[in-house]
Amino acid sequence: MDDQHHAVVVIPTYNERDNLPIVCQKVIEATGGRVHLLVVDDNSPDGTGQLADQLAEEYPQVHVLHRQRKEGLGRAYVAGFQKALQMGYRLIAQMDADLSHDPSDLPRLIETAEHSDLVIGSRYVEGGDVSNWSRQRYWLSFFANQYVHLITRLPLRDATGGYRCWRREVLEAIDLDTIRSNGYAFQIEMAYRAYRLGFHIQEIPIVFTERRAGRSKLSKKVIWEAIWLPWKLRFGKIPQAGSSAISTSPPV
Ligand SMILES: Nc1nc2c(ncn2[C@@H]2O[C@H](COP(=O)(O)OP(=O)(O)OP(=O)(O)O)[C@@H](O)[C@H]2O)c(=O)[nH]1
Ligand SMILES: [Mg+2]
Repeated sequence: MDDQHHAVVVIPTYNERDNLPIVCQKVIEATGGRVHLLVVDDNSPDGTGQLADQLAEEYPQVHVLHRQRKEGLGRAYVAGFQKALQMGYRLIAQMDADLSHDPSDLPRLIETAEHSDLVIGSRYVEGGDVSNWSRQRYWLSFFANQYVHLITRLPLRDATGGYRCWRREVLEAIDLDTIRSNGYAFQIEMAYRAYRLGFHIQEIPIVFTERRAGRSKLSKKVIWEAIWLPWKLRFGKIPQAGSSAISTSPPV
């Protein structure tokens, strides 16, 4: 693999027919075709999987991982990360398919990962924001992040954010098969594991936009999982602690 193709963005999909072609096109445009895409589809009833195959024929950058059934965001990401590691990518980004994460932020995320082990696109650092969210939804998410910080001491402003870029060494060091959480909790657990293993995490500002097309898969189960997880992380068995450094400095 030449160095031009060192980075991939993993995009999990479940019923994202309307969004996926736009996301693929925008990622390719924003990165000048230099970043690959790995779509992880859980046999979406709306045919997103077949559409992804068509896009893979159209664009050499697009790869598809088909899974038999819907098992949640966390399972899809674990499978996608494992596949991306197998394929040999050096930098592995993650992004939602619903256009909440702006593809034009991807180059900045990937460039920052040249100097950090994990880069998190953050809504709650200076310059970060959300658009199209009710005031109630904003404060719920903001306080959820304060709650996570209070219990776990994970020094991040946006531990639930799902727009990230990982250096492959971090994903190799995390025992991905032991990750059990699935929704927002998945994002928190992954960041927490990286932190406890001593990796350097950097938050850079992003603006998150609520989805316009398709339906949110947010459920009560996902919320309860995220409420319990910080306590499990605090009192449960977690990987070996290491020295860690976090910075919330502006993008490079
Ligand atoms: N493969 C796969 N993808 C999923 C699954 N659940 C959600 N996704 C995808 O994960 C991304 C985020 O899901 P959303 O439904 O937007 O959930 P969310 O972003 O947590 O919730 P909102 O903030 O309401 O949008 C989207 O690209 C979904 O299509 C799943 O079980 N399997
Ligand atoms: Mg969403």
